[in-house]
Amino acid sequence: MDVLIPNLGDIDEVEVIEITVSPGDQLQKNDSLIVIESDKASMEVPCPSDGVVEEILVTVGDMVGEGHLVAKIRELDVTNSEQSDLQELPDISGEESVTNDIASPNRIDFLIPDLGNTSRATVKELLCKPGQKVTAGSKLILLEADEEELEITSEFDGVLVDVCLSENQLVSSGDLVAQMESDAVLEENQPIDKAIAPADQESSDDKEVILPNAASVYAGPAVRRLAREYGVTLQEISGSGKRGRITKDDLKAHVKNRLSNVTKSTFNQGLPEVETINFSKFGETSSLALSRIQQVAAKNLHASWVNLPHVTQHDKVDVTDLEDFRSVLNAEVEDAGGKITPLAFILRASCLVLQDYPIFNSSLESSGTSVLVNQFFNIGFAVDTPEGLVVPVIKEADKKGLRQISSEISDLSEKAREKKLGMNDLQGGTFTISSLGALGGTGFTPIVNAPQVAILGVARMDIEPVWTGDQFSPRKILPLSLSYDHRVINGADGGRFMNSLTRLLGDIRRLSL
Ligand code: CAO
Repeated sequence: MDVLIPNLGDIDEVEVIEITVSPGDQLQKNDSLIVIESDKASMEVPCPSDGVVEEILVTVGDMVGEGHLVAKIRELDVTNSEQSDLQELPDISGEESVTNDIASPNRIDFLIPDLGNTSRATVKELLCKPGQKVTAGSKLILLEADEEELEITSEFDGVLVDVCLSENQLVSSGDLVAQMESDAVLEENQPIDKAIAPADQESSDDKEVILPNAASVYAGPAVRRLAREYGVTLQEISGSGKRGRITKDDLKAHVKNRLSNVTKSTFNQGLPEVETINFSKFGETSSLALSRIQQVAAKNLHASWVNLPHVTQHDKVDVTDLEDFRSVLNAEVEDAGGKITPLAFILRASCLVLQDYPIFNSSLESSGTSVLVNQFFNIGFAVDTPEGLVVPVIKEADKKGLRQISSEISDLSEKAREKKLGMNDLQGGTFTISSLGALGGTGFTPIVNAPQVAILGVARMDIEPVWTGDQFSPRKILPLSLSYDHRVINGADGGRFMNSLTRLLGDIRRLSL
């Protein structure tokens, strides 16, 4: 049997972005064969009946239109009246089917299309809800970007099973808007109420995996379904496909890696559970929802804390001269409105020390038998925002001077607080600095931003009496705390790193060497 590309509504051509089967695979009716994508939607082309894949006639990247031959299937059960089965599959355009062996896509993902000159837009209004029946042309959401409005419409008929965005959310091209079951599959496979059950009635298994942050994950329906079966959260996987799309191979590699880590590591097993206490028995309570950023940070911090054996070393450095120099610099840049904070010096100095001790700029490979040493120095710094902690990254910080580092710290922290950071601003860090600075404290234990292996904590500088040989002098003293992954770095390395860093910050002439 020939499987052809179905009617694509208004779209002339779509790109083949994933092939989910190989010749010889035995499939059941409606199993996904390939995934196709326009700039607004991705969808599976399913196998029209039980059978064995004889031949796949497209490759990833091919542009195909309605009626294009996708695959040849050898049917397994001819008594099952292939003809009548296929005729029952309605055309997704709503027009009469012209070819019996054209498959109908089942699950369709609507995506944010290319946004032209801008990379982000805001969801101004949701015009649809889960459970709603839509037809081609129905409005789904209204976006606003650069003071212009843009409507996202459905290109197919069907029922929305999920709407993955909320109003005021920032979105980028490729983010998931909504998921739809085409009429064909609903009529054929399941009662409508099963497909459109509202979120709080849906099986918890399904929801746990798909719903949280679904919009930030770019993956096709087949991958999403498989992830559900494996119990994998797609947010954990970085996609190798075009525009970061998670492919089936990415998912399989992730599962394989997770299984091998589970068997290798006993560290995370048998964690005693924390007792749950019903505090409302003792007095009034209220519930405070964690923001998405806080939830992601919590997951990452916990993973790092339980997986990495942490050691923290504390030190202090006399930064009186640095502060004098900083005042001079700041007086010079005052008119321009710029400000150089101690963090710029600390970041610059850290880059120089990392170059001397590259093991601090590395990651432990998952095999546990080697360390991947990064030859570039991308320094992340923690920013406290009303939504939670975010860590933007200054790329190739070793190639930048104090003024540039300073202006990037200020630009990135402003973007972070205005929720304007893009993925690129947050990725690729090789070492992190967490500066509590003026917020206080004499030292703390920063948690390593795994898979990095080290993080520098900066507490509040204070004036302390320092013995200069014949008297106590008031000096500005800055406390530093270095946490590291003890599997990769030992105490002597930590000591050398801190000595080098405090030498540089204590005598800033060395920063120019
Ligand atoms: N000791 C004393 N004062 C300090 C200092 C230090 N270690 N570091 C900075 N300061 C001063 C600055 O000089 C500035 O003083 P003026 O206003 O007089 O110029 C003031 O504190 C405020 O600095 P800043 O916060 O605007 O700038 P920054 O470069 O020091 O820090 C940023 C930028 C984004 C790191 C910071 O604003 C921030 O969000 N810090 C919190 C990070 C955090 O939460 N870490 C914990 C993570 S673990 O939960």
